[in-house]
Amino acid sequence: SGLLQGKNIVIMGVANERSIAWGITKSLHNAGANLIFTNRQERSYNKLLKLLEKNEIEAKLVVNCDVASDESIALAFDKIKEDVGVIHGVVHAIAFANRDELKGEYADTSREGFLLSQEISAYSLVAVTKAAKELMTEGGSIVTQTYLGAERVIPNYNVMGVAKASLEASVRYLAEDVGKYGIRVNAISAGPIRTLAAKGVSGFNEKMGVVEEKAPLRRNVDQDQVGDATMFFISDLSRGVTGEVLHVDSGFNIIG
Ligand code: 0WD
Repeated sequence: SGLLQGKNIVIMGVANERSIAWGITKSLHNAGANLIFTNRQERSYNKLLKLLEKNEIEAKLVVNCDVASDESIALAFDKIKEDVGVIHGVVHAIAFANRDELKGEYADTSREGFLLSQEISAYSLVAVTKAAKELMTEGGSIVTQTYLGAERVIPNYNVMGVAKASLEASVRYLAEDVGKYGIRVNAISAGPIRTLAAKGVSGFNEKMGVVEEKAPLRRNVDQDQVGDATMFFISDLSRGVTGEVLHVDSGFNIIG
């Protein structure tokens, strides 16, 4: 379908073929969107170019953006403004925490590790929303990626669970701020998916096993399912929804 025909959408966080942001890329491309990519590392830049070529997807623009830097965010969105002009959506699929804090006790979290995970995983959405809203002169939709560890204690998720709680609260506050400009802000809460970021979380395989056993659908979700749900949030199909967290997790979150 061409639900996103003529829409300019920024995708942040494709590291490789397994990235959730890559599943999202395919869904948005299939809906006809023009895609703009940001990434942090040279390595993911090269991977992205190869992936785009292999899948015959033509990017409108690929620009470097390290969300740890206000200057980098400003430069990226200046470049997007210069080359593309108006944008209609942003997909934020970025998070980071030190590996050694994604195991053991949350009580052992260092001050530095706590602040780093908040900065990259939660504050980045605030900074990106501020920059993106200037380019969303025709209204828009911003979608981020969260996880159940924000709502419940999930073993080992620790400091990242607290960062995701902060991210989800930010979704609500940001939704209120930008709603008056016709911009919506929502989150997808995906079940566990094997990606580069997921490798850092201790006991990740067990989490996938529990979903297969206990979730109503008795199976894990994949990047394509998150991609289609994100497409819904980016498109006008969800025009009545903002400040929401949608679980794409085979229903796992409803089971006690
Ligand atoms: O089970 C999972 N994999 C789940 C992931 C379940 C539910 C939610 N999520 C979330 C993650 O927490 C994250 O917010 O989905 C989002 C995407 O994660 P992913 O697809 O699992 O992970 P990955 O493929 O490793 O992509 C993460 C990206 C990488 O891109 P780059 O281009 O930098 O290699 O986030 C990037 C990370 O490096 N990232 C940054 N991007 C810009 N600036 C930064 C940064 N400072 N730090 C990390």
